[in-house]
Amino acid sequence: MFTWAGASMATTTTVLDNVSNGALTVTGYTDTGSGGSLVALGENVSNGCSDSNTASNCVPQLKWYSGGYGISSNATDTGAPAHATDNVGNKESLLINFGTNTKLEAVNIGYRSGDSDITVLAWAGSGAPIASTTTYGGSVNGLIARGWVLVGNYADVVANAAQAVNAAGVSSSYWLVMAYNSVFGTVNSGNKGTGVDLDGGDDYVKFYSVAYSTTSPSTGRVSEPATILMFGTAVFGLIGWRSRKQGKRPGNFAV
Ligand SMILES: [Ca+2]
Ligand SMILES: [Ca+2]
Ligand SMILES: [Ca+2]
Repeated sequence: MFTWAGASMATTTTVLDNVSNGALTVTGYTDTGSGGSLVALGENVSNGCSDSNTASNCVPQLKWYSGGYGISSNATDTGAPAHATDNVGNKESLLINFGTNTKLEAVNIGYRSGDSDITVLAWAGSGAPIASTTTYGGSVNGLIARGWVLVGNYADVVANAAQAVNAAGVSSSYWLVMAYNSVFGTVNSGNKGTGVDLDGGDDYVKFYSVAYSTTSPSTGRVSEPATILMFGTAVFGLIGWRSRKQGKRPGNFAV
């Protein structure tokens, strides 16, 4: 197998749906009210729960829609747009576990309503951020103190387009994406529509996919199709060179 020294980074885009995203896992979280603990949410994919279903076994829930993951924190949170991942009342977030050190590069929301400011955090603590209980440790307000770092707040994210994140190039296995929470940055209200507006309380989004890269060994392999393409390009280049060279000989011109 041909190896290509120096090919260390490759960007991958993955739809977040737990059914199809392989080793990557997504868990939903909501808080239990003001300053309350975060609660992990199961995903109801086979028990008949629907967007408007308020049965007790359906809330709180993480749910996959055509536009991405939304969270319903309670029975009054199941209609549009509250079925999205939002920051109205309960603070809702997704914990993405890549299973390996990963540089998140872009986030794609497949749905927005009202406003669409988001916050991205990365785990920088030791071990895993999951506590022995079903929480990832206390209230959402204390995440930074417990080992998470702010990657960025991004205002007015456009649906169905890659929103570049993580300009600093942070790498981590665990990432939190959420509707903007002013706990993690300055509230900049009063200038909605300017493209730099950050304000909490009215952001409804569904997280659909992420783009990311992982660091591979310095002698990372090039796939066979890529190898063949490279070889083919070299052959055609040689033919072209030979043709040009022959074309310069007297007598080879067409008459
Ligand atoms: Ca919600
Ligand atoms: Ca905004
Ligand atoms: Ca907002």
